[in-house]
Amino acid sequence: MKQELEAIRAKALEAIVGAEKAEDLEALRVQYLGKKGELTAVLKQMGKLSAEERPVIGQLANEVRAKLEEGVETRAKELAAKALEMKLKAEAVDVTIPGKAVKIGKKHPMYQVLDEIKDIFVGMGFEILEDREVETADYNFTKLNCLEGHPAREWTDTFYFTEDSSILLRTQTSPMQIHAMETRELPIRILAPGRVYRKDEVDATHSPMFHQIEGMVIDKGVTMADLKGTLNAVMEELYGKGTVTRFRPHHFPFTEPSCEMDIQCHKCHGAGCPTCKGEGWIEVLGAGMVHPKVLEGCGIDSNVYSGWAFGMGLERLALGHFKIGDLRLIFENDVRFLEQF
Ligand code: 2U9
Repeated sequence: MKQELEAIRAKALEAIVGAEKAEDLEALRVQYLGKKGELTAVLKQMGKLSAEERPVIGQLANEVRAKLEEGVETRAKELAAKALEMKLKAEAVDVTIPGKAVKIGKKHPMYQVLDEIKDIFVGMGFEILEDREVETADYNFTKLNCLEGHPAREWTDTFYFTEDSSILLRTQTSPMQIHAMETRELPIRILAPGRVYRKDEVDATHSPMFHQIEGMVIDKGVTMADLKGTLNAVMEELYGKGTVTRFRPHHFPFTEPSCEMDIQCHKCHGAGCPTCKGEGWIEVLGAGMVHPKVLEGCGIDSNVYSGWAFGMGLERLALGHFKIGDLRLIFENDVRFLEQF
């Protein structure tokens, strides 16, 4: 029996030390130390021993049990430590690997210019309008004093939805201001930027869709001096202090009197250069005092109220800003172009 116990000790300890997995170790524990295990089986035969042998074998059996239990415990700790190490290795993050660069987009350069202009006008107390792009001929033309027969109303110039030329894609942002005059309390100070549509072939200076920015002030006692003062201040914000402007007489159906405004070329200061095409001046916008007929058409008493309005093309302004000569670059959305701004 002594040999049997020593054989079990040797065999079991070798197996326990060599166990590679926690499940294998548990199986060994059951195999040797369990209720139906090999050690228990030997101990069950103790009754057959003589009175002298029993305490000696009993003590040896206890020693073997203690040794095996200790072996299982030690190996269990080793396996747990090994498992933790493997887990940490597998889940390790290499913080030295270069990250994936995230490409962040940004606002289209022309809309950056628009934001700058909006900021200037908001700073002067103007409200920004947004409105429908599908309009009636009444709001797009008639209420703006462009009556039946006006060349702008031709089928060749305007995108109509209906045979009777009553519904169309707006050709100017002005109808927004008609809606505002009809629905808002006076006084009004508004900026109306947005897309407009005209039947133009695409070339370096034309596109069937482009953007306008219009602005308007209606109040008691508003004069042409307010128009000039405000627009001069806007140009100084946009092009720098000391920017020189000039106003030339012009004609628009919706304003009377009407004018166009030029700024003195900021490159050559009026001497003439490629930027101003030798003119010394750059045309920036059209403007005028809102026609009394337009005011009256919106239910505003033109004997009490007066107002001024202006309009400019955003694309043309952006071309000047970015010193580019072709309108198509603005619409193509070629990242190689857009990234430069
Ligand atoms: C209302 C009354 C008057 C807006 C105005 C202009 C002059 C003008 C053009 C500039 C280049 C259009 O983009 S463009 O082709 N616009 O010259 N626009 S006064 O006057 C208004 C607007 C609304 C009710």
